[in-house]
Amino acid sequence: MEILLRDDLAALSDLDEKSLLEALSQRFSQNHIYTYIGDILVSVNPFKYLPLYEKEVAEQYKCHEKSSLPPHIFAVADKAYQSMLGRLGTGSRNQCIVISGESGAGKTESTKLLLRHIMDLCKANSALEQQILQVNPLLEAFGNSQTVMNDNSSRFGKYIQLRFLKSSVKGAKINEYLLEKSRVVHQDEGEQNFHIFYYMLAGISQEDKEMYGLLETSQYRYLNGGCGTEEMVRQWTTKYSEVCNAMDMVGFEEREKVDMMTVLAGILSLGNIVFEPSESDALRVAESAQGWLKASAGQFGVKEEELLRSLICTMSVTRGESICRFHNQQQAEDARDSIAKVVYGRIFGWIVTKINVLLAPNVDVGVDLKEIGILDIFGFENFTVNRYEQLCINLANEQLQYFFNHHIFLMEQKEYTEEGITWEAITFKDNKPILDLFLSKPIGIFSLLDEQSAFPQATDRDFVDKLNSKFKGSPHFEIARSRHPVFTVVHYAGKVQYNGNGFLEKNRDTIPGSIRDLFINSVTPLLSVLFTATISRTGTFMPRKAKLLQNSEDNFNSTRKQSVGAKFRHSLAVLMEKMFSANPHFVRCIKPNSKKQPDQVDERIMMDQLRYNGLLETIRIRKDGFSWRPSFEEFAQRYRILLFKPDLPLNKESCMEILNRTELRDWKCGTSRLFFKYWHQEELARSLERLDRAALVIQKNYRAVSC
Ligand code: AOV
Ligand code: MG
Repeated sequence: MEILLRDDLAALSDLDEKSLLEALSQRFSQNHIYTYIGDILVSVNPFKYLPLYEKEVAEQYKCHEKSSLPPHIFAVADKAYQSMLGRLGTGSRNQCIVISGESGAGKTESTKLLLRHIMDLCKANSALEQQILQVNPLLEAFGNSQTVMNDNSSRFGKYIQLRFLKSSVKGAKINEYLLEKSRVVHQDEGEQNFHIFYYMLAGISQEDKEMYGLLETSQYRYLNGGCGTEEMVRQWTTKYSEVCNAMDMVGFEEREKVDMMTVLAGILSLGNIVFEPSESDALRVAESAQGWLKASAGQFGVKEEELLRSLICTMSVTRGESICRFHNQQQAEDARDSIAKVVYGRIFGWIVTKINVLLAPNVDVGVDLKEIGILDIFGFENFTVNRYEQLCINLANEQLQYFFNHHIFLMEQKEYTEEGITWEAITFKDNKPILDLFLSKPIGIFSLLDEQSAFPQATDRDFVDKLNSKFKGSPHFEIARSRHPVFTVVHYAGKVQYNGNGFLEKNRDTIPGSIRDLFINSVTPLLSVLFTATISRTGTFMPRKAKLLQNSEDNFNSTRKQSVGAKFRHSLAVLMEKMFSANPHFVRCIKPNSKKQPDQVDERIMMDQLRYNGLLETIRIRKDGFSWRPSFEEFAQRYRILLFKPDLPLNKESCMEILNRTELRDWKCGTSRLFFKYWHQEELARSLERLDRAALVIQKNYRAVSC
């Protein structure tokens, strides 16, 4: 009981906000970063190395009862794996592990530990296991970067689905969400571009540097002059060789790697192009930047004059005649930046697609594979300036909070009512109205944004004015008094002021036809493929005509141009559908301070997170509620063996007969199912284990006797 008292907050009597904070801080000060609330794991980021993940520790968390060991992320992996196999009395089902928490709270680290342990549990065939584990360093290099909140911040969301045939892993699939492409061309104070650029420049050999036409980090405008300390450069060098290894292991070809690095070099050169007026109507590339134009065109494998043309003018065809509209300075810079963004975005999408092709399960059609999905998205963000990306990121976090609430509070309490269980309702902060503010049609933030994006003449100001007029008086929306087009949303995790500048453009995300044509004709095979073709499920590139065969989740040329917001909403909806149909496990990550410091608890910051995560209410429902609710049939099927009656009918009476034989207390019986506390499942598992052991002893004795 002592262990339970300390390790599981749901076992504590009378807990208020203050004692919850105290309990977590005290545990944290003794390096107990993990704590249970019933079957939910709370993890407080230690910001330092702790010897918690060694081989011997992992060994303990294999097929083990939760309460006999300290809380651990490995225990969550174990439970998901055992549940997927149907070993915990729930039948074999798809599982999902949902990790939430604000930026820097430890979601990505948790994801890696979960993956590692699951691979360990299923004793995966080593090549595939290595491939799956190598996906992370690869994705992180291209999709993570340093922000003010986190030195390794995920700038995209991912859902990793591990696919199993019985107990062995057969493959994996990754869904990625909304890479923050704008980071390629702009980073705020104290932030960096995506890691891969720094890794590449630090780690590449002098010879390769010359081959790719690369210079020092400080030379590139897109890298914000960030050179890094000696120590950082050393780390980047190591990371670069890790990325190269990962690419080899996952199965990228040499040619593809070379093309990719060349294109990255092209993006950096492109960023250094600046413009100046000329005698004619057209701008020209400044004298000092002529070399960059040449370099970039070379690296992209396109003709210099064609690259220049797509930067300084827009071509359109009217009555069969090509007309050239010259750009002003701003338009030319925007064209330059949008080329960089689209190329980087496509490279990233291509990497994910390629990984999925390489890791696709090699099984016959129709074989029933089970899944464990792990969701690691970008955490809730509130910066000094919050843009379109933050709006999308925070919407994803609202959606996740809703999923949590729905499972923990709504579904559970609804079932009590339906099944006639007496129950005193637990109130919680329902964020559905905030989700509605974002997603309602036709009057929701995203619908209004799409509506405005469809008008070529509309401005960001028009969009914000529209929001102000539609949501005036809403409890979750505040009109901001400012010269700038800003507005405030009152999120579940606090107020965030958004700056509407650039919203329409980012939402439209149109690529001028001339840019597509430019790259289709590139002599760099990877680039021409990224702009012309799609990848088939066998991993070969197909020409555009084959688009009908395309997977709807592909990142390549979509037939009907949807806005970025609409695509994001759609992919979130698909994700939610998947998650709602799986058995969820929750990990709630908490950040102890905002300085990324070890051994420091900022009480205000911790308390904010405990409050908006609804942890106190979660404790109550886990303490009073019944989180395991098997049907009579499910229960009798699994546990009739305890009575040694394999033919016992699968009905309520049999369940009662079984339960009367156990020492379980506090369970309830509904009209179609049983209601158990979260610890009952383990007590029953223990009974089954005892039975197994007894059977083994009998078998041994029998053999001994018969020999
Ligand atoms: P996030 O994924 O939640 O943020 P990370 O998982 O990247 O946060 O964690 C941030 C940093 O905290 C890591 O780089 C580590 O330095 C440290 N950290 C996290 N978990 C642990 C742990 N278990 N042990 C030691 N250090 C840890 V974001 O991706 O920004 O939302 O978009
Ligand atoms: Mg992360």
